[in-house]
Amino acid sequence: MINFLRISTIAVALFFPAFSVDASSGRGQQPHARTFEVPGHDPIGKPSDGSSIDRMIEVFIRETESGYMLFEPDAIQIERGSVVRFAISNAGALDHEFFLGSFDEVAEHQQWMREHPDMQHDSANSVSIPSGQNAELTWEFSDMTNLEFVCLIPGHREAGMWGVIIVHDHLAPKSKG
Ligand SMILES: [Cu+2]
Repeated sequence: MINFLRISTIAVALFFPAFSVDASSGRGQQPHARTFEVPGHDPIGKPSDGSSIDRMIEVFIRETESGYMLFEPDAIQIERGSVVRFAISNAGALDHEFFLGSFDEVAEHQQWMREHPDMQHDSANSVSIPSGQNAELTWEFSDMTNLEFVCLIPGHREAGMWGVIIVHDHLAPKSKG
């Protein structure tokens, strides 16, 4: 009888932790529980003064003979909380820009640029890169989200000038310092 009670106690102790792990991992699978979806929360991170850079990423812009305009790389994974300095080189014959935003924000600004084709962006999340020159943009990726980087000069996004940034909380940084 004593042995039976001990076994029962152990069985209960083993069962309930297993049950609570299942319950919490079930909550974790809810796709709408991310902080960046809280209304009023800035989803894309924030400008950085550049005093401490976690990672430098080189981005090249080139134009192909068949008329494409491309960012290389066009897909970047970043660890949440990182301060990243983008060093963008424009090897093309045309002037370009690097605009960082949520997918919704990019769509809104693209429409605005179509209506005001001579306007240049002058905001912390964008930089222009004249032909043959380099430019830098430093950004703190404080939120776990997906972003687009894009050139919003009319026709350029359509010619291929866009890429994606995925901000993870479980990614080892590729380089420090
Ligand atoms: Cu462009």
